[in-house]
Amino acid sequence: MGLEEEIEEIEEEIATTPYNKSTEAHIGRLKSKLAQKKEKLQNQSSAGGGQGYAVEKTGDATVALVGFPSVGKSTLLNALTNADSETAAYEFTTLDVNPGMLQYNGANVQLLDVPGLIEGAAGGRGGGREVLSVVRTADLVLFVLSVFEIDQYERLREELYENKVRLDTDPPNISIRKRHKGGINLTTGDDVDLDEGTIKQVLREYDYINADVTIRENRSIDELVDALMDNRVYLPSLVSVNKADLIEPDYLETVHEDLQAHGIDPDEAVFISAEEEKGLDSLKQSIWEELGMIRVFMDKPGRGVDYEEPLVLRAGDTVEDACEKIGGDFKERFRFARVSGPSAKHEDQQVGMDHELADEDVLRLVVRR
Ligand SMILES: Nc1nc2c(ncn2[C@@H]2O[C@H](COP(=O)(O)OP(=O)(O)OP(=O)(O)O)[C@@H](O)[C@H]2O)c(=O)[nH]1
Ligand SMILES: [Mg+2]
Repeated sequence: MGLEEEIEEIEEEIATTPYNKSTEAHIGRLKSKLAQKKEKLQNQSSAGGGQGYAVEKTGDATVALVGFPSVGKSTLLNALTNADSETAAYEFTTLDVNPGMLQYNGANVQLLDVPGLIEGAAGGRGGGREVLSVVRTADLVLFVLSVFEIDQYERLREELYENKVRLDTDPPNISIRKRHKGGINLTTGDDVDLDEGTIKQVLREYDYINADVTIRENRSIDELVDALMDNRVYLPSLVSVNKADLIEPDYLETVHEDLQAHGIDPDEAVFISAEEEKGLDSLKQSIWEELGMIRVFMDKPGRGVDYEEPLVLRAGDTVEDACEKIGGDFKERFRFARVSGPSAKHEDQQVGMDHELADEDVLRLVVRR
């Protein structure tokens, strides 16, 4: 039996086995086997061909535009950036990855316009594999939907899921320490629903015989398998609804219902017209927020605060990260810093390297001469 038939057989068994406590461990075993066999199949098929796109990542962050053919990805890229991506009224205009740079709030955000994803892309058809490998390296997935084809959303997410991209969720927090003997010593948090037997069964499928394992949060079998496969990519995503210029105002309610029916919060989707360049400011702002970017204005000795070219960092970054981004020997010569703004308790608060910065902080570094 070939690998593909084996995969089909396992999928069939999972689909027909009712999920309950008495079958849970068995399903756990099947799902582990399935993930491993799929991995093997993908590695086999990529050995022969498919070079993948070599797109150099530059700028402060990278966003992948993901959508079906003709939804307006290239038009959007051209409207947002300095790129000139070919657009046309027929499908599959973009056959390669087109990068463009978006300047916003002093940050350089690289946008990648990738060819349309089609059904079966994750399996290697239509060059989709290569496209998906580009998406995996991005910091944010920007779905581009046409206002009349909201249903494409689920298919896109499925394609990404099949290609090991997990959207809008944190990596499972599971710690495993291998031992030489003693079997599996499992510690689980109070709200973990999976049975101990199931977790151990899955661990055994991944050749953990002796190990200390801690699982604190409640996670599904699939998420447990994801954690053990160790090659899943976790990315945030954002939905833009393009061609909004083509609908009448009274059709908007239908679109909202459509969005909800496909699991999208209408308040979080950004309505745009790439062609008429409408809604682009709020799209830029949403991209900025989803990427968790922050601006820090540097107060330079003798030159005052530079509001023109902020230091662009990510939420959670500290004074130390700021020093690293500036480069040079600031970190070595660092004595302390003074911060004013949202992260400071008061004007000119004295802080150390570990102080967490916030958007629109003003930062002065005091260093040894
Ligand atoms: N009315 C309207 N038409 C648009 C809008 N955005 C794009 N279009 C049109 O839709 C067609 C397809 O646009 P493209 O930007 O080439 O679409 P794409 O997603 O890059 O397509 P592929 O490269 O084939 O994947 C073109 O005729 C565009 O002019 C929009 O906001 N409103
Ligand atoms: Mg295109």
